[in-house]
Amino acid sequence: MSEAWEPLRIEPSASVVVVTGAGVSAESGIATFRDKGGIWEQYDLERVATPRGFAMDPDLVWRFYSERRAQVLGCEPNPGHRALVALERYLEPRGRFLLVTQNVDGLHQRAGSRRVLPIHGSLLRTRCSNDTCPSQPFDDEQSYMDGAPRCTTCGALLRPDVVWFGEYLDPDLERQARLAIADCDLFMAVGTSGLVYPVAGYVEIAAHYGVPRVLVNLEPPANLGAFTSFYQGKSGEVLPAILRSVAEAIGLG
Ligand code: BJW
Repeated sequence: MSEAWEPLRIEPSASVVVVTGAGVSAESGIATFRDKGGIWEQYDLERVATPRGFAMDPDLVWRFYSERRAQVLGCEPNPGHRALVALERYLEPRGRFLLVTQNVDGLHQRAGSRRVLPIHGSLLRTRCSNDTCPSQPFDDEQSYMDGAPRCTTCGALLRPDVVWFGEYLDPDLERQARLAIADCDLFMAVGTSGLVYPVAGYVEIAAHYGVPRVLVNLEPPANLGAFTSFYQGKSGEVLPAILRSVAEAIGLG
């Protein structure tokens, strides 16, 4: 395991998959879920992030997501997000890059990342809770502090377009992520506790194919043993350091 933040050597023709979690947005001022002071210390996840919680109290769920919407809209991407943009640009001409993010905050996209799979959905999108309704998910920055909104097409409750516990991830996004991991030269995970499946298991796919597996995290996560190197620290400091040769190669160093 690496203690120093040595730069990673990445060939311009390499195929790289990066999986990110809440830790990558921590330095933008967005609370993680399971750290001290994290979201699940303040809120009961069963009540705000499960279909059952939504059925029991949709107004509470909407207050929770409305507060987070307002917070995210006031935050900016940090150097960790930007280092991943540099990596994508470096690989664009000859290599391949895919960013699989569990984050629903949209900060990777706002930083300029293009090949992003938001595998747990988006905080800034709303959809109908009725699966048979023909309406489509839509971009939505509104707060609904006074109660859950209703669908103008079918009258059912609207809900945030995120993936709650007990719900399946979008099968098309899952397929794209798994195929890219099976076929990459380098797998990286950044700022994630390695507790939430199926994404926590993606490193095992990379391991199955003998792909090097780099972890950048503040604390050792649950699945530490599955990685081949560990850079312990804040992603906003570690990523710019380990990707500095990449940034230099594209004139951003
Ligand atoms: C820093 C840092 C800095 C801090 N720099 N690092 C297999 C085994 C067991 C259970 C299951 C299983 N398969 C499925 C399940 C059930 C369940 C699950 O995984 N449960 C476990 C918790 C036990 N999974 C699901 O239900 C998923 N659905 C599914 O699999 O469907 C099929 C199925 C269903 C039921 C049974 C079996 C199969 C859906 C999961 C959806 C997760 N949704 C949430 C909410 C999204 C919307 C919202 O934001 O409100 O997604 S929960 C929450 O956790 C959110 C996150 O994306 C996700 C992961 O959290 P993350 O990103 O890792 O954050 P933290 O806080 O946990 O960690 C932060 C890390 O960063 C820490 O390690 C810090 O050290 C570090 N850090 N600052 C770098 N500056």
